[in-house]
Amino acid sequence: MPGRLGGTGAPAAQGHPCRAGHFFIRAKICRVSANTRPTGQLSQTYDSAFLKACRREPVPHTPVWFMRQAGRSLPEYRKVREGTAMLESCMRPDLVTEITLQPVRRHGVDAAIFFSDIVVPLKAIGVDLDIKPGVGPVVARPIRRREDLAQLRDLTPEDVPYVTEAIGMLTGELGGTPLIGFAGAPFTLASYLVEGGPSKNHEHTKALMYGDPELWADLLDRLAEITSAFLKVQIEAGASAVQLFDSWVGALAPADYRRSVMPASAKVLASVASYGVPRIHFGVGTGELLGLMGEAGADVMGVDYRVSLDEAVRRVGPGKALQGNLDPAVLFSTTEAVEAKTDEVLAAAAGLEGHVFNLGHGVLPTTDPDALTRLVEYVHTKTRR
Ligand code: 1CP
Repeated sequence: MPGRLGGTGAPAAQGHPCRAGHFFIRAKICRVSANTRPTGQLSQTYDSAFLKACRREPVPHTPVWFMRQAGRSLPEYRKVREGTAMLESCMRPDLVTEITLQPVRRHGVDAAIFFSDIVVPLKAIGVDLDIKPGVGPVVARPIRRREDLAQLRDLTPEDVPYVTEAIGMLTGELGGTPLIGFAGAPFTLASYLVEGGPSKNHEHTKALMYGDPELWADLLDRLAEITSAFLKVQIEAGASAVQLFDSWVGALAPADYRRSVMPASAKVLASVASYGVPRIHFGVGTGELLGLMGEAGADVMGVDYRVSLDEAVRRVGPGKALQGNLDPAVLFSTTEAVEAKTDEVLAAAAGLEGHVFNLGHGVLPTTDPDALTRLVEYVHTKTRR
């Protein structure tokens, strides 16, 4: 049945079209000529409000999804995760599929985000790390000297078979709802690897960046290669869009970003350009970096809640859609307050070429799931054209 390709969970690689340039290509299987409508699962998602907004085309309503919608606040998530460690969950296609689908079923969001973590590709190439509950990623042997780079070999699709398998299952289940793949950007991955875990000030990371620029550049270049490979696996398996999270890069001044980080992020974004799937780029506290991060090559710039979208578009410039940017803490307020703050976001987005509604950062763990469902409904109703 063409409407639900792979509804039985057939691996996407058997027939999933990838998009190249502006045209869909079935990688290695068949080449579709210019102006031909895409076929298979991507044809189902191609006309979705989410992908249209990313392409800056007219939409039936403003699409909505939430960073960290999978997991976190959902009781059904906590239930299926019981007794299974975070990294182990990411390696079980059945669990990944279920957790990715949960917010789509419950909230009616316009896109799914693949349940995984930014450190999964590092674990897959043998870096000794774990995700500690309530803490985050912790690395056994932090990378601070040249010999430590040996921990970072290339990633191949064979390192992450569970990702390809889960995406194959998911695209079958999702039908017309696009799946967003993602990866951590080189700076944010480097910050975990150099610090050894979550960090507020990123002091060891900055010490390396300023003190040994050559080693720093080599580290970021290694991470760019790994990240590119990880995004390609997800796109070739069937992801309809990708998001590159540079969550902690807002810790840098623009001149340092341009010199020490932008080349590696640009390399990652360029490496997947030929697939033609929208590339979203996001970081927290990146108001001062929005222009440069856009220049790094994104199609859609994610904006955190500290900069309004009408100001963000001035900083990013024309030719890109914006994603954002309700403060996730607003969801702890009254329904009236949530609606008023949402109206502000929508008003600031009125003049944009393309807008994907999202939070200004991830869903906070104790958020009431019903507040998220109401928010999706509210944005859809308010923006229905
Ligand atoms: O719903 C989704 O967004 C999909 C799942 C997802 C994503 C996109 C998870 C599951 N992690 C991520 C990306 C991620 N991981 C980022 C970038 C996005 C962001 O800025 O929020 C970052 C920085 C991480 C690193 C990480 N992993 C942290 C943050 C630690 C810190 O430095 O403050 C944490 C707490 C994790 C663990 C994690 N990842 C995901 C979940 C659901 C959890 C918590 C699981 C648990 O503890 O059991």
